[in-house]
Amino acid sequence: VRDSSGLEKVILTEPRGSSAQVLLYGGQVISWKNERGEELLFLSNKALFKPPKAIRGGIPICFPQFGSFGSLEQHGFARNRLWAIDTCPSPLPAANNTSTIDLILIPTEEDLKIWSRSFELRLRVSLGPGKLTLIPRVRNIDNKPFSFTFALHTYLSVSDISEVRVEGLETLDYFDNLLQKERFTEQADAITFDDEVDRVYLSTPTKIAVIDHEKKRTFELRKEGLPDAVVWNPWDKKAKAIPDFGDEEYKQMVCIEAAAIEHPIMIRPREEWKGRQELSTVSSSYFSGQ
Ligand code: TA6
Repeated sequence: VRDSSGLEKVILTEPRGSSAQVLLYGGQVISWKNERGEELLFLSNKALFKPPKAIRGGIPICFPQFGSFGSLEQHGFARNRLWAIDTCPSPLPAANNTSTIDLILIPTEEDLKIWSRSFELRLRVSLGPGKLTLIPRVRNIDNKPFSFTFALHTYLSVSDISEVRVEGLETLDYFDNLLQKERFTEQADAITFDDEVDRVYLSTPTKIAVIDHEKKRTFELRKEGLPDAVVWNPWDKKAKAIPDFGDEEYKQMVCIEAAAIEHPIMIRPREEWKGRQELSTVSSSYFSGQ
């Protein structure tokens, strides 16, 4: 179907009533609603649905470069391109009782001028009861090996960023993007927010929890093939400086991004890299005594 902005999108639903929306532009999930119709992903009210601008929110795909860790534009170009529905997805085990779409991005001649590697970038988006799974795959169809960095730039919707805790990254090393990517070790027993945070945590565990105390909701992010995790909140000053970000919206979002940054992924001709991210939510019963 076409979004109100004219961009084509796929709507996934499942019997328990949750839903997701995926734009062909950018291969970007822009909505994931639970069975009560609550939106679980952040999408800025000022998001521009106008190519070639990236859409502020949902789950942008950062490929073949994360951030400014290289010579391409910020976060590469996959999120600024029109993807297609993959009519011959290479086999993936079909997950039962899920609603799935397979998308594919192939570089154009223009793309090959800015990044001269022939690749096939696939993304499977699967909606299951209480779960949203993304499986990105990159196949090298060139005649030489190449490397890339990658992130699923997930914007989670929260009620109040100052009431959010991120657990699972304690004691890990991280690059601080606000301090010339200097390396630190996380000392706190959870990440909390009272100012801008922009960190790349390294060699992180497969599970990260984001606890939204006010909404009594915990997000669980499980990942494979994506060893690093970016945590970002722009806070007020940076939010005001970003044109497609509402001045107060930083209070309702946190980015937790499954990524491969510190060690770029290298694939040889005909090889295929596969990643995986599973998002699920645990509701208020999770909180002891409440
Ligand atoms: O996710 C962290 C980050 O690299 C931040 O430095 C910030 O730039 C954010 O991505 C958003 O980038 P964008 O290009 O989408 O505005």
